[in-house]
Amino acid sequence: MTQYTFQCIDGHTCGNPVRVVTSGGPELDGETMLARRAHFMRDYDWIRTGLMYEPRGHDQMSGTILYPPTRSDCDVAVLFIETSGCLPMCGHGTIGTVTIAIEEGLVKPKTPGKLCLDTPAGKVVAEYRMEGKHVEEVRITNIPSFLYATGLSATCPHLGEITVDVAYGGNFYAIVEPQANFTDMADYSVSDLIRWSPELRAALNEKYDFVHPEQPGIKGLTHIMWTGRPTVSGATARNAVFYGDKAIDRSPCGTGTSARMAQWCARGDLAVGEEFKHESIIGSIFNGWIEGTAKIGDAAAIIPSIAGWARVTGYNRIIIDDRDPFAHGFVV
Ligand code: PYC
Repeated sequence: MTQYTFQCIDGHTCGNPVRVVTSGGPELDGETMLARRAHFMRDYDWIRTGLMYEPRGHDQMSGTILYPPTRSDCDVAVLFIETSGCLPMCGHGTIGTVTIAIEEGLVKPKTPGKLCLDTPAGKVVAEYRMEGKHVEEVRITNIPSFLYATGLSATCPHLGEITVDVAYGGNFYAIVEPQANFTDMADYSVSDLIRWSPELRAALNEKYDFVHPEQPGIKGLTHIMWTGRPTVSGATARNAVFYGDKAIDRSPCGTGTSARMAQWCARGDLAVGEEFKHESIIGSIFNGWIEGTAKIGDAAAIIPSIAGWARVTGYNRIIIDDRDPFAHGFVV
């Protein structure tokens, strides 16, 4: 019998779960976090599925494993493990991980109030504000984000023809804005969005290629962002991001907010320095800003920052035991 034990600290960022694995993660080979992520996906994906899927996790579960950094300008490296795979970058996961790492003393930042993170998508800087022993807010400066394509269309069996823009904010997002066959996310049930999203994602991936111009290892459209009018006073826009097989992000989605700001900037709706308050499906808010501009391949990119909060919810010692037929989790 083999039994693996993972010490985890659980929390949530604006409503979406974050499970930080503090011990039990495997040693990984590779010069960069992108290479180490590839090693994890090749040899250890059972750890992700075991910790994220039922019966130890659930459809929305999302987490991280902390590692020593592969680059000298970072304090810690982060591997994202989610029901949807190992994302190159996850915004709500980063805000939750920084909160947990600082509050629980898991990482010693070189500069107080600032943690530099080595992620598979690149370096991400997190600035955090403490009140007493608690982290009140984390603001992350994300990797360059850009509008990848506009006006792509595909047939979604339940809705008909849907036209989307695709933007990158650490993952590729198809952004569905109100149009003839889709009025507003508020007009549909969450279960409908969950049913339609994989169909639309598959149809778009079949018709088009989505490859990061400078990091060809990052490819494929993984996330669908349904949008609509805000319901919270002061919010700029509302969204519901679908990922994995059945998840709708409860937070406003950090990489999704970055992608959305890149789309708005490219079409002249958001300027450098202007605030973008993004509302989630449950009414929680991330505050976003465009810090500056950059170039990725031929595309004009933005440097986005996103601020949000997280809370610790518990301490979890999780066992994966090979006598258990569901050791590696399941999806129904
Ligand atoms: O916050 O970037 C994010 C994210 C991605 C998937 C779920 N949340």
